[in-house]
Amino acid sequence: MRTIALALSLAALAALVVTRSPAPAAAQAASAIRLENPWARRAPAQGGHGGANGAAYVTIRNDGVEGDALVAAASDAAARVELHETVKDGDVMKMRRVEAIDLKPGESRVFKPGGEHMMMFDLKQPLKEGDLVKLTLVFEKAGPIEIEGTVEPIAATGPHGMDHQPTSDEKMGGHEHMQHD
Ligand SMILES: [Cu+2]
Repeated sequence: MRTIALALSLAALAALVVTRSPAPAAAQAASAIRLENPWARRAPAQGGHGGANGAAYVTIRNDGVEGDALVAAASDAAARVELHETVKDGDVMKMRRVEAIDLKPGESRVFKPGGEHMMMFDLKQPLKEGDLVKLTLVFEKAGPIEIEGTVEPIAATGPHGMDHQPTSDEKMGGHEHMQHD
């Protein structure tokens, strides 16, 4: 069953790439996208996406001279992955699905809790802190790019004990961005 589901989702991804990316410039643009600090956590129960779902975050930088767009994502840890944004509806924060996330030349997009994220539906096994989770991000021009993110605690707001998702200008490993009381 899983094999069939995976094959189907891969076929769907391939179809997406083909329909949205007719240009042969893909290979040239492949190195223009930089993915940094990927991580994931189990989704909090509130907000409508609780239970066996997860959320994944990453910093995406487009170093190319052309625009690109994130058009799909997949993970071997989840039945399906959607691109989500968070919008304020009155006093309530709501997540909603987006078809694509555009990346202008030189733009850096910081996915984070309360903002853009990849929603992992129907986790195949619980996300355990310290585990690595594989994600495939599919770009309109750069094509699919695989990354591995660390699993952080459910209350985490950033990767590796950081309190926020770093921008691509920030370096990991230092303590200057950590907050101590
Ligand atoms: Cu979501």
